[in-house]
Amino acid sequence: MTKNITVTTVGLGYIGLPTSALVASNGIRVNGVDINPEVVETINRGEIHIVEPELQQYVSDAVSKKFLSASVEVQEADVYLVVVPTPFKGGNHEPDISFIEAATRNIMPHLKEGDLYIIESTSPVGTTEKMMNLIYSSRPELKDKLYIAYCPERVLPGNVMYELVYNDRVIGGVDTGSTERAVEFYELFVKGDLHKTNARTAEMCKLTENASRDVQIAFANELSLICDKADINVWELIQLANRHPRVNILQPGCGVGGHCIAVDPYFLVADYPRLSQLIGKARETNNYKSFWVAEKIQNAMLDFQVKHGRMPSVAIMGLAFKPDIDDLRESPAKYIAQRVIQSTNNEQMYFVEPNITDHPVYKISDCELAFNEAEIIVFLVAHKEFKKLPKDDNKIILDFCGIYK
Ligand code: SAJ
Repeated sequence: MTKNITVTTVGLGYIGLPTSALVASNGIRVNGVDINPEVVETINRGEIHIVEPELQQYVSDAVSKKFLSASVEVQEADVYLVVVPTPFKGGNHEPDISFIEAATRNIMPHLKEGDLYIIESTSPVGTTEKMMNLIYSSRPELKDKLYIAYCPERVLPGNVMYELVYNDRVIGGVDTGSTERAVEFYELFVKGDLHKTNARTAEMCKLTENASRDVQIAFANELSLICDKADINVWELIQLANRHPRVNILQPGCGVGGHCIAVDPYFLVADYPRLSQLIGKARETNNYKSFWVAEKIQNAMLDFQVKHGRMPSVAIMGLAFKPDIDDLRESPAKYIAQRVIQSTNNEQMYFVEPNITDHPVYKISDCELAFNEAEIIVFLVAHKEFKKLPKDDNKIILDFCGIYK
């Protein structure tokens, strides 16, 4: 495959836009498609609608050199990438592949012999084959004349532009010809190794990576609950256990958030409920940890009231879903803050999130001011700014993320 191809990416979000910009920066013509006209206009101006280091430069360069453009309608191309969200439907955390299906239906009329169709969206096992059947049911003349593959993204928010290039990729086609063709495409812009497999294994691999991390974090969170009861410092315990050459425990926290690790394991639980006991239990444990943290804070406030005859002032330190990012979506810290507010009655509360300046619900306070003024300090997210704060024995410190470990 040469760079003289055209690519259409459907979905210009946290993965689709960086991927489009990276492909375009390699001198390949890319048209990005998004249903949101504001997103399309923003990108066509060379600007971006999400926060990600280096992305702005990539997009403005690619747009000004005319390698990247955006539209609301799918344009004909040689390679089609589906990079849309896979949310839940119903109350039971079942994966909703309707966005993938809608993207595929929009691509279908444009397909021609020899085109490559790739899904990157996190998908339940079997989705790529389902989409293949959908395509061939309406375009039977193309049967076995297209290349169809699945290749999940693996990038960490905050380091996307680097990881898109240097992470290894797992590429699974519906047949070996498709796998080879997709590998040729990723070779145009990925420097990490490209591992070949089939579509079902590639789909399962993505779910496995995130479920594995979720289970490991659940183990750390379970230890933190046991240590709290047993009066043991969990951070010291984990550090010591990790001195064993074959033990590598992750860090407990206030729960697991984000759009991937707290979501993807449910795809396995939904499809294999009886066989995914451990994976399902890990989700429960990590969700319970956030509930437990909220209760701990409420109990500390009540203890203070019993002792002093009045409620304390409280600083909630951190609202993002993990350290040193500005992303508050699906954040356990935000959930905990909400629960605590619901049980308060005009007490002085400070909310500190150094990575944002304002928020529609929380009045964001200065880090040092909140730390100095509040009587109870609750560390929910291990932001670097918090690690610089002095130790103060006069305050009640609730450290749920190892600031003082
Ligand atoms: N967390 C802990 N303890 C830890 C590590 C993380 O409590 O020791 C918490 C974080 O605070 C956060 C959550 O887990 O709330 C998830 O954070 P993360 O940094 O583990 O992962 P994400 O969601 O930012 O990105 C993950 C990555 N997957 C893996 O590491 C297996 C990334 O490579 C994927 O591309 C991304 O999911 C995705 O898009 O699927």
